[in-house]
Amino acid sequence: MVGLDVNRDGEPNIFHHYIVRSDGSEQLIRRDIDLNGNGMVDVWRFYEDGERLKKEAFDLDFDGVVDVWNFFDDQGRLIRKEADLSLNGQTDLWKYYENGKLVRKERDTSGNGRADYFEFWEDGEIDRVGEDLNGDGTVDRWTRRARG
Ligand SMILES: [Ca+2]
Ligand SMILES: [Ca+2]
Ligand SMILES: [Ca+2]
Ligand SMILES: [Ca+2]
Repeated sequence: MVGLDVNRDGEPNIFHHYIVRSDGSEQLIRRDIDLNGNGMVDVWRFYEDGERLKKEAFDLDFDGVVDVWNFFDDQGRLIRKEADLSLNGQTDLWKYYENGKLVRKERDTSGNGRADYFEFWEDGEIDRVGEDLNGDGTVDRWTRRARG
């Protein structure tokens, strides 16, 4: 592990984690960042093949618990985002991307850990919205965007 700016000056501290390949060379697998310099990591970035960002995690409120996850495809494009917007330790927002574009967004508005609000996107605009009103896991109401 290699640390940078670890002098407690409030600047971001970055820690690199490596594994040693069979040929003896080092391969980057993770980069940890302490954004506010309090000694606790707030951003975790996971790498494949020593350079390709595979996923990253953020602790938004600096309590040591991850609140946002981003996942990337082979081209480095975002494919999925998971977030705990209410900061209660339970995911309540899911976003799915295709070719870097948002195609679906799900929200847990009731706080039971299960999505009950679904947005389907096409070409950068909401196409339809589904809502599970009674929390049984199936959509009860569909709202479709008027097409002009
Ligand atoms: Ca920190
Ligand atoms: Ca947190
Ligand atoms: Ca939550
Ligand atoms: Ca329902």
